[in-house]
Amino acid sequence: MPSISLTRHLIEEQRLGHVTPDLRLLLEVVARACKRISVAVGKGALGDVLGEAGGADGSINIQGEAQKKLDVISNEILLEANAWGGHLAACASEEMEHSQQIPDAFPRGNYLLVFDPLDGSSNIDINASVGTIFSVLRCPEGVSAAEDHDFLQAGSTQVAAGYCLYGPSTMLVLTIGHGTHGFTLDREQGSFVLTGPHMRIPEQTREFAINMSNQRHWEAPTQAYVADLLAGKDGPRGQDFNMRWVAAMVGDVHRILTRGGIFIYPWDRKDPAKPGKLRLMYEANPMAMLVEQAGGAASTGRERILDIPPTSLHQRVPVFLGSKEEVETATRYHRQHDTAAA
Ligand code: AFP
Repeated sequence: MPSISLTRHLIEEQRLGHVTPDLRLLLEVVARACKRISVAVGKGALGDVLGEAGGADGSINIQGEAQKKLDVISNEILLEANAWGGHLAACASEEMEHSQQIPDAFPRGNYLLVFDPLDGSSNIDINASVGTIFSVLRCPEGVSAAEDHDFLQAGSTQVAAGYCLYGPSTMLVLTIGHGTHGFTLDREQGSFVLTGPHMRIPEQTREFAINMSNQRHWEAPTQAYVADLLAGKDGPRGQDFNMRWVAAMVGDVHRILTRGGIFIYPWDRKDPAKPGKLRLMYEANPMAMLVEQAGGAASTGRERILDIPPTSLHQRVPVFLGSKEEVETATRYHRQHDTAAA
């Protein structure tokens, strides 16, 4: 069986009318940038890529988080690849306070790209999985100089979403609204090869992912839901559950796309001003599209993530995503709590 490259897959999708030539070329530019990030990540201690960015005093990004060298390197690779790519009107990044228009000197396209250039930065220096997450939106009609507010479109309007997981192998997982498909980087050929066509998430699961150290800060329905998971077969769920936590959303979501599960980063009281840790535009929305396209579900615990009307580029939301029936169960705990409290 001849291997199918990402390019051939996207040309097939274009022939079926599922993707425009412009969007196909944009996704190939992003994939090439991810290959370059994979090379940088793969150098590890042998390259000047570990540790904090900005020398001894480090540098703090818009999120108020210490930037790693690879955060900055990955961001630069994506910006540079797309500047001359010719398919973008503007892009936005976790690492930049505001969106960035494509310079006038370069050809412009009709799409907006928003990304987390390196998700899971705290895993870099311990050689654990990290990844790139990206989302593609249409540039609003008639907008020639896109600004932050032009990105504020509900996740259901995304035309494509994907991630690249830099793990034991480098995998690109992508959706253009016709299923979720996985590609593995063949380092000898230098191309992504289709290895996971039509990924599907089992509707039920016995595996959950959450950072338990925040347990005392969660709201009551989240505590009740997780307590029932931990009670196992002696508790109301009547079955035992296993737990995993990669501390990089890309790693946890990839496990769920591969074998099912539920990933949870709920609201917590640690910082009441933040309605969760994960960002809507470049973490929750693209992952929600990938998961729904694979038969899963993605909720805040109260509403479908893809329905949320964004209010700011870096806004945060609670996330419950994965096996459809389990996400529905977790959401039921929260809705029943709200009804009782009303
Ligand atoms: P970093 O990029 O700062 O490591 O955060 C990664 C992340 O946004 C997401 O990828 C993980 O699921 C989550 O945060 C891990 O958060 P905790 O470090 O609080 O467990």
